[in-house]
Amino acid sequence: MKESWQSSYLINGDDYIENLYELFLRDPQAVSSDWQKYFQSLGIETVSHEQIREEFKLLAKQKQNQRAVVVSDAQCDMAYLYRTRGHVYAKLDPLGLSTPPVDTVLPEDKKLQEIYCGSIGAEYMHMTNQAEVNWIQDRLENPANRQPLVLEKQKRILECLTAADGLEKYLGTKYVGQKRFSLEGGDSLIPLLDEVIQRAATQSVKEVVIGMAHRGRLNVLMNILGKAPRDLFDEFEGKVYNNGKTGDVKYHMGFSSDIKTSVGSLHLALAFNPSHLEIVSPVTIGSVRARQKRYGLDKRSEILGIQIHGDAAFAGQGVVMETFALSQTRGFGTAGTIHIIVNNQVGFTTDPRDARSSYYCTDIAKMVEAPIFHVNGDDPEAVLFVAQLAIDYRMKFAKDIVIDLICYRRHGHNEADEPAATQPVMYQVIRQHPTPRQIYADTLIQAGKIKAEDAEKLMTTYRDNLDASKNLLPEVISQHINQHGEDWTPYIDKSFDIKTNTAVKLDVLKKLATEMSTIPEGMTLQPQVAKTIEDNKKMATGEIAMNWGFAENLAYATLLNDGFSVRMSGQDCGRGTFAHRHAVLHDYQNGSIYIPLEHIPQKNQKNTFSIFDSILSEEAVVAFEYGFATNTPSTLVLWEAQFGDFVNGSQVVIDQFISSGEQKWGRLNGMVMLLPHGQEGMGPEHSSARLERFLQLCAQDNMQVCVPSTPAQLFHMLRRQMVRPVRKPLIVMTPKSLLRHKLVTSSLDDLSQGAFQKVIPESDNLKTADITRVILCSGKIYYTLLEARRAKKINNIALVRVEELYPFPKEDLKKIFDTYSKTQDIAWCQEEPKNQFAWTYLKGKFKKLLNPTQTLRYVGPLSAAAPALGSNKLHVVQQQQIIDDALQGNAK
Ligand SMILES: Cc1ncc(C[n+]2csc(CCOP(=O)(O)OP(=O)(O)O)c2C)c(N)n1
Repeated sequence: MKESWQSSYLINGDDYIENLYELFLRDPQAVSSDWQKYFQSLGIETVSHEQIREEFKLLAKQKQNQRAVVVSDAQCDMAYLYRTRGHVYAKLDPLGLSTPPVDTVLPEDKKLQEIYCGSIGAEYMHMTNQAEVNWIQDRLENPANRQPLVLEKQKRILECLTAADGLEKYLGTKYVGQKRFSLEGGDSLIPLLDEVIQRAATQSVKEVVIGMAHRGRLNVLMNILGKAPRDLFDEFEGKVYNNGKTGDVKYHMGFSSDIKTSVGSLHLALAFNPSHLEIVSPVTIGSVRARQKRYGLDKRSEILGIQIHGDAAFAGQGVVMETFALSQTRGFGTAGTIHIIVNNQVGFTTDPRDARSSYYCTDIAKMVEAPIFHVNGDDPEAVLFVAQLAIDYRMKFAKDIVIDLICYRRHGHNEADEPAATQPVMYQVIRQHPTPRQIYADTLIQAGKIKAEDAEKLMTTYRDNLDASKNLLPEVISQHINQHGEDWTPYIDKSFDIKTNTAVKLDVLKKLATEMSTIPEGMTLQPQVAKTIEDNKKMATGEIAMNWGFAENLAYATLLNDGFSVRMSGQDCGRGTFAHRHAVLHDYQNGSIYIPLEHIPQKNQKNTFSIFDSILSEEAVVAFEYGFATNTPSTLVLWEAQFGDFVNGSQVVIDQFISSGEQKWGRLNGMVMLLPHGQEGMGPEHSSARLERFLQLCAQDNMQVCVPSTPAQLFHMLRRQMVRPVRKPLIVMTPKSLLRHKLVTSSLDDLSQGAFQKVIPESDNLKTADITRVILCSGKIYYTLLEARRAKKINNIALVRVEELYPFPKEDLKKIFDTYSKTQDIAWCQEEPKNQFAWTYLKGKFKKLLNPTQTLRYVGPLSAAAPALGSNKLHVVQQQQIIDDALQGNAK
């Protein structure tokens, strides 16, 4: 007790003890061991609370009396100063070049100085959760937690540093001038990761997923994941071929392995990584979340995400902020990520003064109140202390934590780059500076812990192993079967042509439709929502025609009934931006929530329906869902844009992962993007999901791009995405006004028979011989043309809908053109500007299918810089112009 009082600098009378007691009652571990013992001694079960409170008052009174003696105000202030500002004075820079803004003189206190101003700079006083602050304080200040390392641990550190250094030197000598983005200078990353992973295993972690960029990646692959040296050497020697695929450079490749730990095996995965810095971070947490879902969300902490960042990228890339914003949300949280910054104090050639506006490169992490530990990379024992603290904190509080490993970069940005041109002073110091391995080996030798020959021997053994292409630091377990992994073999090398039955029997449809439209007894719905549910009931019996929202929900219900899972996210997707989905129902009286689709999976089935309104971000959320989908072929993963326009916020993900991931890394992914698209007179924004950009990215059967125009088409398309054993991204232009259009309906029969039609031929009863013009189109303009044609009673113009733009439905279109082989006038009509949407993509493809008598022309607006007109009035004029041009035949 006495010790507890003494270690408590900020005592504030009896409130302080009561607060501590509250904490203790909630979680005994949240208070220090002395306080635990004391509170336990009070006999919680047998003594009344009033008595306990009296005891606290007495204790506090005694304390107040002693306070002047034991803890003076000055001491209180001093501890506070060290805790809040000690990190500024800590000796963090191995090069000794940084000059902290020393604006406060910290009073002399040997103990506090050692704790807060040594090789670790602790930032945690910004956290509001007192239990966490107390826990960290205890960890840092309690001498019991700062015991010297045992020799075995010290040897392990040296082994790790030897491996880190040995590998780089070996590669540097053998493959002179080849890019490897050496870790040298930041070598402590290897003992750090080794400790986090090994200790995580003892705390029941079964899988670790790592996301990282170029720096030190080869080192992590070899020395942490145990990639075989021969495989890496083959890559350096250009001996690797990619089965006819594009492939990627060696420092972007992912890897996974099972390694031995003191308590059994542990699965490690390093995510495939494109060149765009930081974009892998949200992808990694998506992957972690998918794995956590497989284990059961109650066991989420058993899957750990680690993100390794560069200092410039961490401070500069906005997606870092977005990823932090996801970290504690209901739909995206992963029970805490460990972030490690390999802070080599330079970004390519850019000095930190220009690379950021914050003091530390880690300041962004404060937005989620993550604790941050800056640590001098030349002090590997301090690094180990922080590593242990980080994994323990994550396991205890399920929150993100940041380690800022302050080091340096021994060479240029890559091995062909001369660093002294831009950082001359820094590199003069670096050239004289001993390696972390050398420093630590010398420390152990001087302390008499090891002999110089021992250190030397470690290095020669490591090199010999490399020469013999033996596995290195981690003990890799071959032939291990990950029982939680999902089987992707059914989807490998599968063609889009596989015939798929997406129809669902009528009685099953009716049963599911009824279940979907049934709400719990006593639940009150807001009147408009109630009307939607009432309408749904009528659609379930076929009393009224089915609309878009109903068909969409029914597609999910049937997939759930088939045993697939469904996960959807996006801004306001629970209701649907245009209130068409209402997948999440809110009780009008008490706000409770009911999600009908959650109740569809049959008993004893593990599949689930999850739907999450997301944070207001596109980049990180789309990346997350991509990461999620890469891990689960049995879940239909959908992301919906609020309006299609916003999809360009996730362009990096589309370019680097969605469209090219399979070619670069052989990774399949079946995620769906639902992008509301269409000109509704609402101005240049809110109108275009930039179909043209997706079409430009289409090649090598990389994805599917569809514009379905009926509820039944949507139903079959969504079902096809899961039922067909092909896992490729599906990009969908979805409607807005058409969600409630009187012509945009289907019947239950349309779902119980048929399939997704890539091309929908003329749907009215027109005679082929009468047709003098065929107008092809996609999306909303079809209904505009159809209504105008019917109103004008025109029967010589056929309207054909192209519903799948990629893969290009060549055969289906060929049939159409053959049907109308005598019709010369073929037109493509779109409401979007000529340089946008599908015209530039389609014209060449159409031309190849036409016979020599047929001509192809464009009907639609001229090219424009913006996607739509700013005024609704002009929009109406433009729509009329399109109709006139299409139906009267004015070519542009
Ligand atoms: C989004 C993005 N912009 C620019 C680059 C080019 N680039 C590659 S590495 C690098 C410097 C990164 O510095 P830092 O994050 O400190 O990592 P370091 O290379 O120093 O380890 C830059 C600018 C990139 N890969 N990605």
